[in-house]
Amino acid sequence: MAKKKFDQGYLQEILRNFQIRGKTASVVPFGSGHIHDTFLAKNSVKGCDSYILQRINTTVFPDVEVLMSNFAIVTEHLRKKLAAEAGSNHQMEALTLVCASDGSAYYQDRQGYCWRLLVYIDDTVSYDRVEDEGLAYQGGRGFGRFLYLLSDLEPERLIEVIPGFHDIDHRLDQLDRAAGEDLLSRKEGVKKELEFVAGRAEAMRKIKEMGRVKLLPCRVTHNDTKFNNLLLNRQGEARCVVDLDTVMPGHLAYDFGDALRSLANMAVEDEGDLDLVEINMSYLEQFIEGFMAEIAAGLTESEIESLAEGCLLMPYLLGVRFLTDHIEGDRYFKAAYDGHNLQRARVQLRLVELLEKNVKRIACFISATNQKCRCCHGEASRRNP
Ligand code: GN1
Ligand code: MG
Repeated sequence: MAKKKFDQGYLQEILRNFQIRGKTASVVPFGSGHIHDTFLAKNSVKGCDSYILQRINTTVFPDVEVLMSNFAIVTEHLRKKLAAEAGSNHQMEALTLVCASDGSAYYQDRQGYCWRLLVYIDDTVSYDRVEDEGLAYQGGRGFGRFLYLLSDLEPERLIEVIPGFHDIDHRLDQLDRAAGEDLLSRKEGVKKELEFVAGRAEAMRKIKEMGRVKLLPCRVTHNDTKFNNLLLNRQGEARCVVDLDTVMPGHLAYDFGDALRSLANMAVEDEGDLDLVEINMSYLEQFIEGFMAEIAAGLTESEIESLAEGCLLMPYLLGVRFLTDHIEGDRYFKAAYDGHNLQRARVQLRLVELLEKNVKRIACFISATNQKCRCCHGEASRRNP
């Protein structure tokens, strides 16, 4: 998908249709998401919030009502949980929606585009890549805490906004169909990648199968735990998980593996030189420590076992999705050049290869960290009954 351009006049006119306070100065492109068009609207009036304006990608999310109703359920739950916790600040730790002038959760302009507005959480940053171990640890804390806060929200309350989002069979079917049709004659150029995917398809069905036989509980999961979907404060502490569009019923291993595939990769997601794609084991371990510190107490044995598998599944699934999109002509993910999605696919498949070599070590580390966290919790509760 190509990026769409909007001029200032157009964007300011959109903003006038929301219940904003103060005066928005300039509206500038913001972040590096692959799906929506996102802008930051800075407020020039002191004491008034700045805003994040998003044009919702309705090709990816055709049912905007459902998208926004999931958003409301999740943020409402987070707000209630945070309000009940001493020392928490829900405005810093959960997203706040700004309603359109007529009170709706989004605004549809004359061209039919759908827009939504969120309060910008001041003094926070996000990173496309982890820069040190402390950030990796905070990545674990941030996503682990988010999952912990949502662990008592019934998954049935959320609608599966993109059906089969992390369903391995569905994603492999899409790839098969794209390669079978091969409308742009791109299949010949991706033979190696298709073979790589086919060779691992069976092994990658493990988590789905564990879910099917009810070995894995269905939880509310984020489903897009890329490191840049976590805001951190200036001191480098995890603050708020953003991009709630795919919060849906899922398995914990999805979020765990998805976070690690972005966080432990030493290269960027579309790195051209595959030799630069490397796993940073100490980032990976720091993430696990932070994640388990937040959530270990509530996990089942099978869930813990599934986490290392999630590290393989998530880069594999995303590799399959990028590859499918490349074969279909970049219709889903924004692409800056021809072959961009192929490059992204290659990076993910390279990660699978590297993680396969380390999966036993990762599983041992998860298990040891889990034991340690449970001991600490046990100690703490004995001391503070
Ligand atoms: C997309 O919106 P963004 O860039 O955070 C995608 C995720 C992928 C991610 C890869 C709805 O997320 O599933 O993991 O790109 N979101 C959707 O960078 O497809
Ligand atoms: Mg997204």
